[in-house]
This record gives sequence, C-alpha cells and structure tokens, in this order.
Amino acid sequence: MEQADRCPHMDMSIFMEKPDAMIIKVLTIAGSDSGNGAGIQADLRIFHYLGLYGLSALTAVTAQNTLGVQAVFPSPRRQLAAQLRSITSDMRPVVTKTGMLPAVDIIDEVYENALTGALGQLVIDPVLASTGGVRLVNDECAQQLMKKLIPVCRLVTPNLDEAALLTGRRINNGKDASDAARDLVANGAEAACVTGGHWQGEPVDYLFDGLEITELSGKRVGSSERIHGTGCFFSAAAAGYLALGKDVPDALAKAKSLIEIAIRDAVRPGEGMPVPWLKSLSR
Ligand code: PXL
Repeated sequence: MEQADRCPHMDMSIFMEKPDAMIIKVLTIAGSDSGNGAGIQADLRIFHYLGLYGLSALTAVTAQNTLGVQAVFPSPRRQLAAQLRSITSDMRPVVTKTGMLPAVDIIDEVYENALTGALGQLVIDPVLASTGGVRLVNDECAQQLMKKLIPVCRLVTPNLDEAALLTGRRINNGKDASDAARDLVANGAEAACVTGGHWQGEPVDYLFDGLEITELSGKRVGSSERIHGTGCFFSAAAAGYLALGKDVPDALAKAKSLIEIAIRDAVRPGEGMPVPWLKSLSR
C-alpha cells in the first residue's frame, strides 16, 4: 500500500529524509513533578514556549502536588544511562540543563556524558530542596556537584539557600551573594548567577562571569507568597536562551523578564502553591 493511501489526509512531504537542521534541541536531566509545577514538566514547557525541541532524561519520580512533596523515588543509574545513550546516539542537544540529581552515581553519570561533549553546554540548577522546604538531595550530592559538575558547566544558577549550601557561606546580603558567585567560578564554573528571589525586598541576582559582578535587578511581582517551580523556570529559560545563541548576561536578563511575567500570571491549579504560568501559552 502507498503511504499516501494509509494517511489520506496527511501531506507526506512534511516528513523529511534528513533530520531537521533548523530545530534546536535542548535536554533537561531532572526529576518528574507529578503536580506539573517544577522539574521536567516545567523545563519542557519553557523549552516549548521558546520554540525549542525539548528532550528529557528522568533522574527521579516524585509524587507531589501543589501542597507539597509526598514521596521521591530516585532513578537507578543504569536507567539514566540508558536514556542518555538513546538520546545522544541520535540527537545533539545544544544545551543540557540539569535539575534534581538525587544520588552521587546519578551525578557521575551526567558528568561522564558531559565529558564526551554529547550534552553540549551545561547549565546547572543545583536543586537541593523543594519550594516547601523538603530536602530533595543530601549533602553528599551537593559536594559531588561541586566536585564534578560545577567545574564543567557554562552556568550555575543557585538560589540563596543552594549557594550557601554549596559554598559553605552564610548569605545575608549582596556582598555575600557576590562572594558565593565568585566561589562557584573559582570552583570551575564559567559563570554563576546567585538568584535573589527569596530576599526580602527587590529580587536582585548576582552574576559573576569570571571578570566582574553584574547585578541583575528585577521587580517584585505579585504577593510574597512562595511560588512553586520558579527556580526550574528561570534556569530552563536561561538554558533555552543560551541555546538560541544569547550570551550568558543576555540569556539571564531575558530569563528574568520571562519569570516576572510568569509570576504575575501564576495559576493556582490546586489547593496549595501557585505555579508560574505563561498565559500566552494557553488557548
Ligand atoms: O523546585 C525544585 C524541584 C525540582 N525538581 C523536582 C521537584 C522540585 C521541587 O519540588 O520536585 C522534580
């Protein structure tokens, strides 16, 4: 039977013989959030919004909703290894963003793949706890991130708590946040952006690119209520803009504008925390 007979309504010329060179691929290596606020689900949503082709490799399955995290099931290393093998043997992500990496051997697997060059540029969102305060990875993982992945990344985007945990600093003001960003670059990152969304007052981020500190100032939008998934959103947007060819400061500035819009338009799908949302994505 001719292909056209099988799909009478479909123009088969849309199927190309070669992979589509115009489609830019971005990979997220992260956990699943069943409540669709953070994790893989948030990352893929942002990539799609930016017109990118989102790939995903799961590191954990979490049972959670807008009220909190009820359970975490880390993936075995060989499950992640198989996903990465499948993806990278066929497709080349320009950028890979990592989120929740819940075990030392999961971090090692990402590191080994990164060394081959198959993951493209690495953006690390060093997820350590949920917005509700549930620890998602232990101190050993934080140390392994510092030892292995941060030294090979283009950009790391910790919030204040994550930056404090990674660097061992107390962070009470902009000078402390800048010093933490410097520490992360001294540890091998090309650039570090310590996000200040959890400060009282204006949400200033501190970027160190190895040369200078840049303060990225933002507007406090909405109430002071915690919004679930802002860290994933911001980091995924920065990764997406890097994949689109922006440099680090520009990618971060654009990501910051996007998260401000999404916080302003946040939705409340359940009884608990709101989720950042891009209205123009829906209907
Ligand atoms: O927001 C951090 C985060 C990242 N990834 C997953 C999560 C969470 C928070 O709950 O569940 C999978």
